[in-house]
Amino acid sequence: MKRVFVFAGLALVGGAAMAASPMQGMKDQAAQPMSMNHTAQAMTATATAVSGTLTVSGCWIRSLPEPTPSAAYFIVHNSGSTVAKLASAASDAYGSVMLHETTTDAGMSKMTMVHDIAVPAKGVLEFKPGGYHAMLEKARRPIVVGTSVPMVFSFDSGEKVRASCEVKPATTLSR
Ligand SMILES: [Cu+2]
Repeated sequence: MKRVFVFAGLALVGGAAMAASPMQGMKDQAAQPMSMNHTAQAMTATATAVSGTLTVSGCWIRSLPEPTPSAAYFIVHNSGSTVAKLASAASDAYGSVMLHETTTDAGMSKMTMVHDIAVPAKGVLEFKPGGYHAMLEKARRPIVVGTSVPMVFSFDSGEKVRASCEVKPATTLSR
């Protein structure tokens, strides 16, 4: 319980910081003196940072022994009417989380770091072995098969989506 609570706090702080930046360009709001109303506005901005149109389902982690990186796979659902762009992923269980894409060129498999991965409007994007994945490194605690690891996915819009990812053995090929 405690870990989940701390994690939620971090997500809110990040959301507030992101939500604040678009307001800087709005002169009429910036000109307003500090007031009680300021607090109410900040809270509203934080609440909207949690997405109502984006969800992540079926998240699982192929756990490999350190120092070999593990990978997380999941499906991003976008019920909104505009394209969503996945900017980054994070987990308190790992010191490093990067979005990668595996591609095969002339029989050679390679991974490249990717940013702003588009999830089509009214569509889904699947992260799966051999394609997009979240590379997980520098585990901060033992990652035990059968347990779940929380992850947070951040979008260009400032929206955040949380998911619980089931830890599976190294031999697992798909969910
Ligand atoms: Cu990778």
